[in-house]
Amino acid sequence: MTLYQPFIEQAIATLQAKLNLETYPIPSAFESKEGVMGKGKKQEPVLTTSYGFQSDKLRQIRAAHVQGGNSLQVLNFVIFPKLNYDLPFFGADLVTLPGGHLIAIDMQPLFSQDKSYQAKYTEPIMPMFQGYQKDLPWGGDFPAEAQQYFSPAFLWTRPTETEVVKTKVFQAFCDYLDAYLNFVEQAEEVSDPQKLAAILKAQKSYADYRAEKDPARGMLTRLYGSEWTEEYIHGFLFDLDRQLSLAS
Ligand code: DBV
Repeated sequence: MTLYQPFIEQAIATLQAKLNLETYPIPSAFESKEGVMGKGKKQEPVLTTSYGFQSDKLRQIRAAHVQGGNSLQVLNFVIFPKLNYDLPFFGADLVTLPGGHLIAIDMQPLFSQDKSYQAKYTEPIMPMFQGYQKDLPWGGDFPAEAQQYFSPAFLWTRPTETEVVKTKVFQAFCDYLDAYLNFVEQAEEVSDPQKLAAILKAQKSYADYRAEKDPARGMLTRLYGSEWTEEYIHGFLFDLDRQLSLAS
């Protein structure tokens, strides 16, 4: 069992228990993809698998799971709400590289500067965040332009012990997902045209930013080539623009 397998299994079990879950179509080239990392004797097979779901209020729930041996494990898991809800995104980037672990978990806000939005979606989870900070301290250096996409409850940490990932990080991931699904349960449809326009703009901005700056682009391109990688990013991982142009 690889490091992040229990995370994805627990996430799917929770989603199934709490939502009216349906699958989200995954282009067949992306369901499962094998590649090789490294050269000569250090070659290591790498398997990337994708998961996709949706529900009444959630447009796309998707995960990419990269399994490449002890020094390459990634679970990138994002939930994109439907455009008629003001829900934040759920975002988890769990990354294990030869240099160590890099953990990002958050409920990423649509409107990071809006005090009433923070009161609704960040303040309720601050105690949970603060509870984890003791064991999972701030991870340091962080791209400045990404800051607007994160909440004050952003858990960003670089554990040195794998045991910490298996215990504290796993617990935090489960707690954040549970808290997120409580917000989903409470969310009410937005119908005000001005609010809908603001949500659309914020959703596009987030998806465009993530597609453009995907930190996995280099790794995926080395593994699977640029054509496959760009299609994976724009046609599955961050597909909002595509879906909008298909719908219009
Ligand atoms: N990150 C993704 C997807 C991945 C993925 C779809 C399929 O968005 C993996 C895989 N993240 C991934 C990998 C690395 C990171 C790093 C492989 C390591 C890259 C490397 O060192 O070569 C949060 N992820 C990171 C970093 C950050 C994040 C800040 C460090 C990047 C850096 O040092 O430049 N997650 C990332 C992020 C957002 C998010 C920026 C959103 C706005 O949700």
